[in-house]
Amino acid sequence: PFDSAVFNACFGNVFDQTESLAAAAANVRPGGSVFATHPLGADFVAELKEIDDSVVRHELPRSLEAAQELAPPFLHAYELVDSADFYSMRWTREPYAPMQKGLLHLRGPVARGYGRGSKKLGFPTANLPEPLFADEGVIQDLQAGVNFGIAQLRGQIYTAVCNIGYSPTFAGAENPTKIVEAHLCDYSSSSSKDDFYDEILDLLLVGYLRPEKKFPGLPALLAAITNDVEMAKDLLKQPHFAHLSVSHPALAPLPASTNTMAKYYQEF
Ligand code: RBF
Ligand code: MG
Repeated sequence: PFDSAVFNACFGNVFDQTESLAAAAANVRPGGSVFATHPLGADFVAELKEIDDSVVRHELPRSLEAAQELAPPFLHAYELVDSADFYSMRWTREPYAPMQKGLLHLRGPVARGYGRGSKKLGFPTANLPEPLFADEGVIQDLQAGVNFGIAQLRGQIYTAVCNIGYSPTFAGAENPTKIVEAHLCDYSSSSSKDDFYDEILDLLLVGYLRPEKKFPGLPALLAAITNDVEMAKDLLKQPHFAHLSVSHPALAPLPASTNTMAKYYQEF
């Protein structure tokens, strides 16, 4: 996905503005933007349409309301600059994509990592390898990328950012299988041996933030993870997510025999 898509000096010319906007937005990442801009302003476009509306079929939207009417549900008319000699309309995409089949609950015993030392990197992770959930077949279907949600470990709840994938940045030392790697935000480790291997971790994944990327180096990877953490914390502060807490049925105590599970909740 691109950070943004720009219709410069041509949004009046497209055959169908609604369809064009939806097609552009589909190629923009959650949190990204779509722009329609014109360096000569919206009046100029309106004049061209007057002259020949088989070439310039549409005017440019002149209000946020009009811009919202053209947009698919996940795009928001965000900012309009409509001055005499410059026009810029910006729509923004929702900052995340909800999990397609509902809230995803994963539970399993924390496995050892691959010794690249996520703790040293400043983002310790608890790992649930994909083969744990092979029967349910849910992880194979997910696009490699970063999701956010909440985690429960030792009876405590944390905001979680969760990479599902192979760590391609570590060329030659990628994960041998797809893994679910969760960083528990604000977990304060009391000792360096505090690894919670084999302890039961619950994850409730709410939405998808971005694809997994092969970064040119560690600083870029760490900057991206820092940003993921901020996004996740911000999103989970929304009143919309207030019910995601210890009281969620997925986090109720289960018999020890249900140590591993993967299940979608249609409703929160
Ligand atoms: N590894 C990558 O190679 N690319 C990524 O985009 C990526 N994103 C991550 C996002 C989060 C929130 C976390 C916790 C990890 C991510 N990783 C990514 C995995 C990272 O490489 C791994 O945690 C360390 O190598 C330690 O195993
Ligand atoms: Mg780890």
